Amino acid sequence: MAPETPQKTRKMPEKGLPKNAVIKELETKLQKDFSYDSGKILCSMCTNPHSFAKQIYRKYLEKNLGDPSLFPASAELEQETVTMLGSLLSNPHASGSIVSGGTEANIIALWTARNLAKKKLGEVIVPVSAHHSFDKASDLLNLKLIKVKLNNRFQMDVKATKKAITSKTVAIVGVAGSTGLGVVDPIGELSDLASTNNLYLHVDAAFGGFVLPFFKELGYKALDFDFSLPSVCSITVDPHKMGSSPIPAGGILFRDKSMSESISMKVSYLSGETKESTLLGTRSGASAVAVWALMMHLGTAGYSATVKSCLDLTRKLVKGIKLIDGLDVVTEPIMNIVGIKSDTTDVHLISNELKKHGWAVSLFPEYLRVIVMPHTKTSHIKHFLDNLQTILENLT
Ligand code: 0PR
Repeated sequence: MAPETPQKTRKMPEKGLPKNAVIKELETKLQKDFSYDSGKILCSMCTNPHSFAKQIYRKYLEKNLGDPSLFPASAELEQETVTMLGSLLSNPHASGSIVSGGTEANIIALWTARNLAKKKLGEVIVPVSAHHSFDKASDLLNLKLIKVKLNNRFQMDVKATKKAITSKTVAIVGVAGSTGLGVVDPIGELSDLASTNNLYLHVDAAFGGFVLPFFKELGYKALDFDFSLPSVCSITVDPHKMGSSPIPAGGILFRDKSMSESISMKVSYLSGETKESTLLGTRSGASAVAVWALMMHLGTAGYSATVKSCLDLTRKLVKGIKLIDGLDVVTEPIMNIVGIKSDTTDVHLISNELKKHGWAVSLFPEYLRVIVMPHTKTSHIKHFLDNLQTILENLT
C-alpha cells in the first residue's frame, strides 16, 4: 500500500493575528485553486455564481432555515423558490426544500420513497449511469441498489428496468442529464412503468433541471422529464449547477406535500413546533434567498439565454473535436456535456497531457468529459481545441 502523505497540522494561535496577515496567507495558499474565470475548468457542473446572487447571499448570511420560527420570512421565500422551480418543472403546486445539493436531494427522495413504501429490505432501480449519491443513499437507508444497463443511446434500458422490478422495489430513478454524458433517460416510459406497477418515480435532474425546460423555446427537441408525466413523484434540481447560484443550493421537489410528510419530524422544543423534512438541521437561508433573488432577476428569459449560449458553444466544441484526427464524441450531446473518445490514443494519456497544459477535464474509464458552463467562453474552447490537436499529433 502506498504510504499516506502526512496531514499538515496547525494549531490555532494563542494570540490572534492581524486581519491583513491572515488575508495575505490565505491569498497565497488559495493560489493553488483553479478559477472559473481562467476558463481552464472544463470538468465542473458548478460555475461562478451570478454577481447579483453573490451580493444577496453575502447580505443574508445569518439566516437559518433550520429555525423558521426565527426566520419565518426566509422560510416563506424558500417556499416561493420551491414553487418557482415547480412551475419551471410543470407543477406550480410542488412542495419541497432548498437543500445543500444534489446528494442531499437524492437522499431525501429515496428516504421518502422508502418510508412511503413501508417495505422491509427495499430495492431501488437506477441506471448504471446514476450519480454515486444514490450509492450513499442506499447505504444510509439500507436499500439495495439495483443497477440496470443502458441502451445503445446511453439511456436507462426500459426492458431491463421492467425485468428488475420485484415485490421489494420501492422506487425507480431516472436521470435527466446524466453525470457522464448529460443523457436524458426515457422518463416517459419509466413513468408508464411506474404507474403500471404502482411505484415511486424519482427524477434526478440536478443538472438538466435548469437546461431542459428551455429547449422548446430555443428550438431544440423538448424532452419529457418533469411533473407533466403523471408518475413522477419527486425531482432533484440544483440551482448551484446551471442555476448559477452560490454553493450550497440544491433542490428537492415533491409532486405534493403529503409525500414529504413521510419523513417530516416535529421538533417540539423549537417555538412553533417546527417540522423538518431535510437531512440537515441548521441550514443556509442565504442560499435559498439568493436563488429566489436570482430567479426573480433573470427570469426564464435570462436562464434561457444562458442555456442558449452554452449549447451554441457546445456545438462549436463538438465540431472542433470531430476535425481532430483520432478524436470523436461518444454520443451527440443533448446538453452542454460532451464525452470525448479516441480510437487511436489512450484517453488517460490525453488527460495527462491536458493537465500539463493546465486544463481540468474529468476522466471517465473510456472517455473524457467536458462541461461547457456559463464561465466557458469561445476563446477558451478555441484554446482547448488547439491544445488537443497538438496533443493528439504528438501522441500518435
Ligand atoms: N446528480 C447528478 C446527476 C450529478 O451529476 C450530481 C453531481 C449530483 C446528483 C450530486 O450533486 P452535488 O454534488 O450537488 O451533491 N455531479 C457533479 C459531478 O460529479 C458534482 C461535481 C460538481 C463534481 C463540480 C466536481 C465539480 O467540480 O460532476
